[in-house]
Amino acid sequence: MKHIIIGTAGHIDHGKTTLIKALTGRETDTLKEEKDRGISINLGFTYFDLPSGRRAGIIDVPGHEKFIKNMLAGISSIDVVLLVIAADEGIMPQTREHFEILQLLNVKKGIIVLTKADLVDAEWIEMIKSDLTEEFKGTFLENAPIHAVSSKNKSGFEKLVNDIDKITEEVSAKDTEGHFRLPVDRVFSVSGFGTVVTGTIISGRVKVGDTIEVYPSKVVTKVRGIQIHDKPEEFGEAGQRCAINLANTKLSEIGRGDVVSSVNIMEPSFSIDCVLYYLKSAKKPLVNRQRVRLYHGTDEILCRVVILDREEIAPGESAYVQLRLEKQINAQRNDRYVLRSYSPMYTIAGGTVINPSAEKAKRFNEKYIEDLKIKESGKTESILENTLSKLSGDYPDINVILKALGKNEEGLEEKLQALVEDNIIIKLIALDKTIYIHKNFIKQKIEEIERILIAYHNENPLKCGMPKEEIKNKVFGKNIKQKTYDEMLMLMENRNSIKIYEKIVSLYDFRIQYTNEQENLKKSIIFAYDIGRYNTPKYSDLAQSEKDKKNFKMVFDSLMDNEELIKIAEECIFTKYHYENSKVIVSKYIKENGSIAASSARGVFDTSRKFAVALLEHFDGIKLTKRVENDRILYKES
Ligand SMILES: Nc1nc2c(ncn2[C@@H]2O[C@H](COP(=O)(O)OP(=O)(O)OP(=O)(O)O)[C@@H](O)[C@H]2O)c(=O)[nH]1
Ligand SMILES: [Mg+2]
Repeated sequence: MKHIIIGTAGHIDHGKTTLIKALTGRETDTLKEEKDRGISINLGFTYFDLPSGRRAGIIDVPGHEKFIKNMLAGISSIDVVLLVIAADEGIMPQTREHFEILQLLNVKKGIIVLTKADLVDAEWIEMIKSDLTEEFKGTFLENAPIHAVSSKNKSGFEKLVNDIDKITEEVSAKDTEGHFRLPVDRVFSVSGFGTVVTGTIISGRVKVGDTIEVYPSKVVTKVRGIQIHDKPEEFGEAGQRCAINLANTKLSEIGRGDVVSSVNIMEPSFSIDCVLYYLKSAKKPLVNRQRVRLYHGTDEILCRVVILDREEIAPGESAYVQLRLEKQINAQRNDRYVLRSYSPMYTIAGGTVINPSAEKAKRFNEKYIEDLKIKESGKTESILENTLSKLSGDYPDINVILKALGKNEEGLEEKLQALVEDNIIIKLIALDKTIYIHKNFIKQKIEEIERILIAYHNENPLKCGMPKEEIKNKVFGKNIKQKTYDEMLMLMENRNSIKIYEKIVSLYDFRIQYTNEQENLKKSIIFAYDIGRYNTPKYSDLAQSEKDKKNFKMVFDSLMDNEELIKIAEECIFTKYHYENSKVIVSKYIKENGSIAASSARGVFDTSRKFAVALLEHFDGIKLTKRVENDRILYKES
């Protein structure tokens, strides 16, 4: 399912929070100070149920110039903006600054909402509308709908809501296959639960029980619980706002700006290489080593801009830079960022991360800049990707890939790693070998296995699943090494596609379902074995009286598969309860009498010699007992 986040933007007091309240019925200004001062200070979060049935997350941002830092922490994860402009005031400084930020962060969709329409007349609205059309020409809002509304009397709301619904339909779905990443925007403690973080999942999925890592502290922890829009959930995925309850994590170990993600996917760094676009509106050139504020995800970090390819950057120009940070960052390639001047603070630039963990680079190094250009264009990656999409079936390690490329590819491991981080290539560690596989190959194998399992479950509705080895032969052939195969299956299990239970594989959500008739058969079989205790009937005796022998066998086999019946030897089957109990009985007997002979076992279990001997031999086999001459003693005491 597609998940959408809608954000507000616009100048202070233009009616953002009031609009959200009028749309959703919920107040997002929750701080006492916000209520006292009548302005938003921090981010406000809620959700909006659209007419189409979709539920969009909402982030309301503060308009005050002083709180742009908070606005930036929220706006970096939105899909659609409601750019709010009060009809009586028109465009104001933070309308422009917020809009510049939206462009730098590459937000692609939006609606212009002219609020407070009740305070002006229709002629005025028409005039403002034509000003706005002029203002946003050539930008992503060029053809955006403009809605004049009043949050007081709700005029214009119906059309606005319809357009919000329509625009969310056009937003493309996010990468739910990638690594799980969530930039943290709030952290708090809930008594009885411990530390909770909130944020928008920007890629991948998370589920209760997952092991995750907190950056930059690198604390590894477990997801104890997930809430989405105030409701407990088992999963969260890209595009959803969620609250995650972290196990054994102290409040002091995590804060806004940190990132929670899958384990071991990022390398916190003090330097990142980027493309930087310097805003036209900047008043003077950006100079080398200028100290600025970097906004990335929900983080703010002071840094210096080392300009790699020119002396200084003029307004409106782009350049390659290395940002040297005063605190470590957790970025990934292609992440967007914004820069603001150190003091006074205003937005000056933004761009894309090319190299998220860079070594200190010298300026004017042609080779280095050439390398950045290639990285930016993604050319080497596309050759590598292509090669790997052909090679994946051989489960290649780095030597095989090198050979296939036919040349001495410098830094191949790093390039592969970059593709791994972008989640295009999946890295599997099987024994001492690292294998690289294209994501499409895995996707194709998952689809194949799912198809096979669907057919298998249809044919065998009372079986837990298909033997692992059978799948291996059908889908992977004999070429694959056992360890690689196990790793592939684990990967699929982590993606909630399949479930592995010892040597059996099933579809993730498969459950055995008995028909009424089968349910009755099941009860009668269990009953027969239950009253038989240790003198149980033969399968053939039970089956003989049944008309539908095939159905009987299916139910019987499923009881064995599910271990409701336990077979310890040929024609020697007990219910799980009596089986477990037999172990307790024999242990107790030996403890009290020192040992047990087959003849005594007959009496103890009130059974035939055949069953008594089978039981004792089974106990020897599972190392509960040990045979000494004709008696058994407890194994652990031998
Ligand atoms: N008459 C009228 N007043 C409005 C309307 N929308 C908002 N207001 C008023 O405008 C003032 C500011 O509204 P907010 O919703 O707090 O503005 P905001 O954009 O969230 O402000 P910040 O979050 O501080 O940037 C409040 O007093 C609202 O009651 C409207 O449609 N009509
Ligand atoms: Mg507000």
